[in-house]
Amino acid sequence: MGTKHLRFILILNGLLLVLTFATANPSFAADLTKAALIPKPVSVKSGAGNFEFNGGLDIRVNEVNPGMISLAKYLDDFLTPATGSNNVILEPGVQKSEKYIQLETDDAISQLGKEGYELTISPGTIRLSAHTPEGVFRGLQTIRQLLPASFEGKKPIKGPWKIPCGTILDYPEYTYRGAMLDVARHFFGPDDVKRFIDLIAAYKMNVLHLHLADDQGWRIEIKSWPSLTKIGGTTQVGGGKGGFYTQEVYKEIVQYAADRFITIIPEIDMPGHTNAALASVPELNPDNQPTKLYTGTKVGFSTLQTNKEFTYKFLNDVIRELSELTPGPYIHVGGDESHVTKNEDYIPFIERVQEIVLANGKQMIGWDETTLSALKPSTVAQYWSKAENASRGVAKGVKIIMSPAAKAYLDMKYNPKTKLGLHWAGYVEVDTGYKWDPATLVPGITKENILGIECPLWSETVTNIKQIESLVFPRLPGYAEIGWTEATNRKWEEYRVRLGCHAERFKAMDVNYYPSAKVPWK
Ligand code: TNX
Repeated sequence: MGTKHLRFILILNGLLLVLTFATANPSFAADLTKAALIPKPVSVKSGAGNFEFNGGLDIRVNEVNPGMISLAKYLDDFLTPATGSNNVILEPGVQKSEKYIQLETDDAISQLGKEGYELTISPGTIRLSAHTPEGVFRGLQTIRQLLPASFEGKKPIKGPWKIPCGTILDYPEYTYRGAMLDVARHFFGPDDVKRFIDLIAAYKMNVLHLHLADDQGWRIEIKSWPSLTKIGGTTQVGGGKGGFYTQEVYKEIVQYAADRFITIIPEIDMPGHTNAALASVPELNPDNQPTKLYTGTKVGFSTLQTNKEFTYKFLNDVIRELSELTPGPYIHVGGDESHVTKNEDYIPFIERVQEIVLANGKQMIGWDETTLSALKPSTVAQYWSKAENASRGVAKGVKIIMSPAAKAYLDMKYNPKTKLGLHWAGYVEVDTGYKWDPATLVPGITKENILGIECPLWSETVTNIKQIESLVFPRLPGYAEIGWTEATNRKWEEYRVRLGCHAERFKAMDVNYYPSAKVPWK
């Protein structure tokens, strides 16, 4: 008998064990159906008893492959700091331990889709099954939320801990559930982006859209045009030093996201919002003279030269390099607020850019204005401002990402007292952000037309991760739920109570959330 044990003696930052114990967590739901899960699962049924443990666990995988092992390690990394004990990752069929968590992919449950999962909790075992590793990962987020919030604090806590028995069957309503981070107006380094990724992953989002270039900054190294970052990367709103991602660093971010089953969608906004490029590459201008770097917050004053052949050679280089850095299917080309580009120039420009994106093996996403152009069925339009633009997109046969500013913009202030953020689309309190249904918001746009939902954070007014968190939380879990949970299964009055239970999670994760008076915080 070969030794089948796959024992990962996990590097245990050891020391932790002996140290202080945080207080045991009060957030235990005695009945699985009462657990404050966000997003709310499709179905939860309670069973008898609890899965109780006090220390390390065996984590068993049904198949030994790198995907399953990395999921087991993800769970192990989550549990170890809190329990202070090693977990052991085991192959199937070996060593009958008393208590274990089994992670498995199962071809037979394809009806749950790519991200669906089934969680069966009994006194001796937690079994997490899915059709794909991605589904297992989403289910692991549910296990996190079933454990005491203090597990999120990464400090040893006192056991025993229990999860009530029962079963959860779950899968998402929409395949695209995203957040956007504007790293152009203010630059945020890779550690901030990774934290953002971890926070959105905890709520089962699967897309991070990065707004990588705008008037105030160019944030991604393009090897064929080094001046973009050498010049365009050196500033930001307010005149700070800006910054950019080298391709190496960017690849690390993409991998970090992929490990959490999150697709990065890079955006280079065009033909407007392009001053950083115009300042960096003189030939992009009509007179071959670079513009000045810009650190204000006005929009709509810059444009690429749509009638200059050079522009398209440049864009092909940018889109080619970006496509090579992007395992996901989409390249976002912006297209919003091109106020100084005439429609007769804008329309063919977007069509030609669409060809370039397709020729580089990707699908195009554009803001809703791009529906003025002839769009291929593979193209996606992102609704943010004008419903008529979105409707035109649907009439042209493209799918829509719903990001209505008045509901889903994370940079809108909560109320007139909010210090950070803007309010051109109105105030977006936590209830306003939650109480809408993508499939009924715009007459004539129904679920079949919708790829999913995205909540964008524009960064004119935010300069660091704590400020980002204060606008993102507590609204983001609501957008995650709108994307995941069927509209008929969502009620604000019930949601606000669940959200209130997440305060201790936010605190344990050190999330600087806005304690909205609309929510009964626990
Ligand atoms: C509109 S949303 C913009 C951005 C701004 C944002 C501020 C969109 C496609 N364009 O350029 O940053 O408003 O809320």
